[in-house]
Amino acid sequence: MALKLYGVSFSTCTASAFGALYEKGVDFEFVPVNLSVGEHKQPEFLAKNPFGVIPVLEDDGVNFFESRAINHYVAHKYKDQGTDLIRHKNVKEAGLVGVWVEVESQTFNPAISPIIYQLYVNPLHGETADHSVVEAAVEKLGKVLDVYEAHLATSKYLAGDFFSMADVNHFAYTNYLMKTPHATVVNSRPHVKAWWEDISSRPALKKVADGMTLSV
Ligand code: GS8
Repeated sequence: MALKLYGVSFSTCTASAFGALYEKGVDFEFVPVNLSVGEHKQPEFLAKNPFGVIPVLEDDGVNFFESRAINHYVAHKYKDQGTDLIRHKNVKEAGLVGVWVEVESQTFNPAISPIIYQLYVNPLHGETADHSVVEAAVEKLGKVLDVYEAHLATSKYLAGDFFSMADVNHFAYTNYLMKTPHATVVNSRPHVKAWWEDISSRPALKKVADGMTLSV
């Protein structure tokens, strides 16, 4: 049975999984989940992910959820095809990919996600953005990106001079951020800007961006 990705192409977490699948050149079937009718809260979907959130990757009857874990699985299962996202032939480089995958999850994402939720997700639910939350998050993200700026001055990509899963995992949220006036938080830091321009011009990630149709 072919791999199946359940989700919504405009959702950041689904987009992140698309990023790894496209970079690896994996054949898969995309199964749209209708969030507006609560399909993800129905027993059929809950059997795949008991937390009732997208995305889910199904491989031969086994269900994987959590976008970062999905990307980890895809990168390992298809380690010999497409972009080597995990540097599986070099244990130190692989360790550094692990470091920056964690930085995205533990430090970058908590700073950027309130901006995206307030500006893109709240309006989907008929709620207005709380700009005080956005401003506080932009300030927090700026401090995180100061560290990135110094790091990227000596490293072309996050884990080293090679593109990896760490870069993929940053793509979806940053892509939405860059469509807002808060793109300045990236554009005002020359090395972060150059890194973003590099990764966002990759064909696989441009294809992901094409599906990210929400606008502010
Ligand atoms: C988050 C999943 C999630 O919140 C991951 O996969 O990385 N840590 C998990 N998914 C959201 C869409 S994210 O764009 C979702 O399913 N929201 C619908 C809901 O909560 O009802």
